[in-house]
Amino acid sequence: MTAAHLPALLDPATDPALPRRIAHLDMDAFYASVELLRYPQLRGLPVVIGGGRRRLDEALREEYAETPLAEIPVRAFPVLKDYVGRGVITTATYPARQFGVGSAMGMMKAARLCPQAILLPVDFDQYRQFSRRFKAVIRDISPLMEDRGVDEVYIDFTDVPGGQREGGRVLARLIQKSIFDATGLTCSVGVAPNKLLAKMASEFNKPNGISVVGADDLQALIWPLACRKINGVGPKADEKLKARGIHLIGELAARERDWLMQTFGKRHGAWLHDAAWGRDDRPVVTESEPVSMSRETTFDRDLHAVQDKAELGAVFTRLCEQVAADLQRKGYVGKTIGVKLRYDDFRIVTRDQTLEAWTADAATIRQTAGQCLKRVDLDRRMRLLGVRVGSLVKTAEMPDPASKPALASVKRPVDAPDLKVQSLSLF
Ligand code: DCP
Ligand code: MG
Repeated sequence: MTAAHLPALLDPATDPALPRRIAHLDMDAFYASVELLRYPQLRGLPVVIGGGRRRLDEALREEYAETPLAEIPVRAFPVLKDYVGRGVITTATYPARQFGVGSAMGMMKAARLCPQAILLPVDFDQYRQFSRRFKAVIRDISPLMEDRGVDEVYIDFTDVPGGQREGGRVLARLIQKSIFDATGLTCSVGVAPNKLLAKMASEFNKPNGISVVGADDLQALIWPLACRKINGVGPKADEKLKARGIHLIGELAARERDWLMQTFGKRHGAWLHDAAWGRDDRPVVTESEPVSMSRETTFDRDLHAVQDKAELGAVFTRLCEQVAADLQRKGYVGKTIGVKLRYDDFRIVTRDQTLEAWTADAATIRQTAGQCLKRVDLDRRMRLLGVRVGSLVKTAEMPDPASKPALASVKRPVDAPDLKVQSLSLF
């Protein structure tokens, strides 16, 4: 052994020979489990989460205003059979799933399958708080974590101390227990040589399970699964595969790579072949979520709200358009719109306002930022003006379609007439 090898052997973090251990962690019945933390009396019962934005449990909370939430009697909760409307279920507890009820099912249909299921409204703010909490627990233990949405992450165990023990099972157990201790929530973890297999493995032992899948398990554990279980094979691709007699991953693996490339296109065909053979070398990418996005500008000369109204108005509009473009490009929407000013004496003031709905629309941002500007002293000259959008969420993670900005409104440019009608209050 040469001296050069020593550090590698002593410090597993620098050992290039360590096998990749990638974990996929997914929370169990996430929204429902968070609800059960406030209503523990519903544990073990079929519960579904869904409905519009109207809080279905508001009446309940009013009637039992003096009663702690955990003590409201079960019989007082709304049940599916009394539901009328076109709402869709976001998720269901495992006892409810036994009746065939699940995500994306219409509530009227679910009511026929399980009329006695308790119905609770969606409280996305609460889920996001718990999402942040469980991810913080993971990062503390195993910092190389990729955020994949409100209730799932990938984690690279490879170089984490203990990450190789029992193929990753020991670290998975530690994370599972730490999340439970910190939040009262359970999750399921799959550990595998790559993301593709880890994602499939995390479903094997739900809820509260751990599965370790190795390259040797391909034939026994992966090939019997439907092609649709490959993350990336959507309903359309699945139809195409089925039309050619390919239902299971094993059947896909049995096809010639060249045939797949000819039939499904070079790239997609090659990818399908690799996926069926459990090959995937995508890295786990950590990226911290931005809290806000902003644009600001310092003027060449100090500007005055009245004397330089046109110039300031144009700059202001431009800033709003830039922030909106940044949000749209990066796939975020925000709720808190703010402005920042620096006066000629270098004092800085900020004001913000929170909207009802998320937006990435330049006109909405400008209008709200304009309201904020009405709340600052515009008598002094300004050196700098900035526009900020905070309380961001990924567009794809927004809680319900009602709060998704219509595409038309996202794309709508800030139009000139909007500008003209504003007096100085300018903005
Ligand atoms: N969700 C949603 N609409 C869907 C699917 C899911 O709003 N069509 C929400 C509710 C879920 C959360 O996203 O709680 C996470 O989705 P999962 O697919 O991970 O489902 P669950 O965590 O609820 O259940 P599981 O234990 O199967 O992971
Ligand atoms: Mg989940």
